[in-house]
Amino acid sequence: MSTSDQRARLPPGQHLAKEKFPVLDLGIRPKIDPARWSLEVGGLVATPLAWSWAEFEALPRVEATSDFHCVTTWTVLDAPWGGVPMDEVLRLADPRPEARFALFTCYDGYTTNVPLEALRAPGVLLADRLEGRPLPVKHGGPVRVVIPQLYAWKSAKFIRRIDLLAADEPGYWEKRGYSDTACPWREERFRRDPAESALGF
Ligand SMILES: Nc1nc2c(c(=O)[nH]1)N[C@H]1C(S)=C(S)[C@@H](COP(=O)(O)O)O[C@H]1N2
Ligand SMILES: [Mo]
Repeated sequence: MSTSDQRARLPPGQHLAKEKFPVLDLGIRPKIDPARWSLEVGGLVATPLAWSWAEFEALPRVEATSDFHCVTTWTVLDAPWGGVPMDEVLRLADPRPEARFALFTCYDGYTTNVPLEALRAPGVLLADRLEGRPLPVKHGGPVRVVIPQLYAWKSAKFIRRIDLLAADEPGYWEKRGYSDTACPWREERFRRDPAESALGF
């Protein structure tokens, strides 16, 4: 890929990561025994789901390459993920009409929220593979969310549950002033109006 092609894929204020794929999280990397791992989808859904590792691995899967933009300004182009398409998860769970937001809860205690519509975009996955291999713990294994259209803090690592909600509920960084919608092309890094923050700053 030429440098100008690469540059065209960088949202405003972003640069190409110097490392191949930086690692960023709260510093807690839960080591999860597959025998004890589960992933639940609940809240405003017609069919609450709870998968064991074996059940999750049996779901339909795809490979999807996408770009990854961290709000700290690094971008990784063409990350080759594999996993279960979020469309399939939503089809199985069947959100109720009132459901408008999703809240992700992770094994390290992290949470993050997105508008439900953001989960219907192409390339949104529950990823358990990277570069054709099992997703390493440092990148969120056993399973993480990948939402290429939004800043990477929305791509929850070590995912444990997904709740569909009628009202928005800010997650870990959103409570600390980061954006609910987080579009990198519109540079939605922070809450536009600080008074919107759940902490009121
Ligand atoms: N569970 C969890 N998910 C998380 C985080 C975290 O601290 N905990 N950090 C987020 C942030 S800020 C970024 S930039 C990406 C980094 O993903 P990577 O470590 O695979 O590059 O994970 C996101 N998902
Ligand atoms: Mo980030």
